Amino acid sequence: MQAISEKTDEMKAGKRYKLIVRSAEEAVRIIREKLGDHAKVLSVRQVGGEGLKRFISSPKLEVIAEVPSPEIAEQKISGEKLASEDSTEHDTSGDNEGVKSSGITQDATEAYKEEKTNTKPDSGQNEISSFDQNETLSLLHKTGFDQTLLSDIQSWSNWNEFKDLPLADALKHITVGLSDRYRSATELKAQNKIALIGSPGVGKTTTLCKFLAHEVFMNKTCPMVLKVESGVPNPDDALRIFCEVVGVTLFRQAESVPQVTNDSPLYLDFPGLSLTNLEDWTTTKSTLDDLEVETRVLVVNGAYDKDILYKNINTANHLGATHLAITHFDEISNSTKLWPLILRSNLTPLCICNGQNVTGDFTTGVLNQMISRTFPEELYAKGFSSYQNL
Ligand SMILES: Nc1nc2c(ncn2[C@@H]2O[C@H](COP(=O)(O)OP(=O)(O)OP(=O)(O)O)[C@@H](O)[C@H]2O)c(=O)[nH]1
Ligand SMILES: [Mg+2]
Repeated sequence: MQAISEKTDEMKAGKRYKLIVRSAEEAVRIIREKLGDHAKVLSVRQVGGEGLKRFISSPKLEVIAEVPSPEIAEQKISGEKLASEDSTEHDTSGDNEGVKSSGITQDATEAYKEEKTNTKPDSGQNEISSFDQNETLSLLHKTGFDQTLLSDIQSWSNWNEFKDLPLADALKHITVGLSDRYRSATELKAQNKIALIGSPGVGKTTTLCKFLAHEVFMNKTCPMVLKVESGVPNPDDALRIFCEVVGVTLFRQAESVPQVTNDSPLYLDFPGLSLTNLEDWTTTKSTLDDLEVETRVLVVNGAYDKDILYKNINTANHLGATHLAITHFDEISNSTKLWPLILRSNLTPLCICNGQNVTGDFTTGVLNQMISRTFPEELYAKGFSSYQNL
């Protein structure tokens, strides 16, 4: 990487540049001035600490932009940091793979309970011995694969056809089976009013900020934010500063919000709703109805215990949740416990959050992310690669 403040004479087509700024407005201005009108933003990350709270102390954004045309621009970089970036830089924030819904109308908690009952009588004992009878299951079980998912796989109609195949082939069938089930669900498209709802501290506001950055930098829209109190205090210092930095207006009164359009979507930040207080969820439903919010995203912390996750989904059904956002994906060893949850809830998976960085660590490519974290690393190390080409 070149020295940041060096004078860069050539802005080569296809080359990437890194820029550290304090606001979206500054980023747009510098990109226009230095890289030209056609430069494309590839990723935006927060620098200097993680999490919204730490963002307050030093709000800085790292923007990676690409010059798409062969035009050469005279560059005189002063003050701002601009450096050429290795084109192998990887970032998931630009990943826009369409989201899919599980679309399975079966009540998540009921299904989970049913399954628990089915596997419970002789508890772990039976499961383990049945997994041990099959080489693939036994290996997956030992490497930390979720037991519920293993039981599900055994109930697939084609299980007998692939259960005794060599490991690589069996895993390929599992990958195809999971992907097909994911894709077969009806996708509910997100509308232009999007509410982030969930239990306290699960990452609602952080996820909202990630969406804002995505809207501003990737989709080039002008989102707005409405901070809703609905009887529960909802402190907003960090959100307010983040909105200032990315140039988004934060409203506190629904009446003040101007016309919401696809180019100017509205994100609604709610206080945490306790699972023990159903009344808060009912009040929130009325608020969402009054504000005509169709897209109601349940935010869950993926690292939570399965029972809590199912309880969240079930409770959120009472307020008409439509989509699912999973946070703290970085804190789980693999994605397998989330598969049954995704496939059985009737919520469309909207995004996965991979960390505290409010402008990064986020993808809407839920299927890809789930698949890539399904099988343990050790299996890749064993030279198992055929299913990756699916
Ligand atoms: N590791 C990790 N931390 C996260 C993720 N998402 C959010 N966090 C952290 O979780 C904590 C809570 O995040 P918030 O966005 O404030 O959560 P919230 O749901 O808005 O909280 P309340 O409004 O108080 O209910 C913060 O420290 C975040 O930095 C994630 O995907 N991974
Ligand atoms: Mg919050």
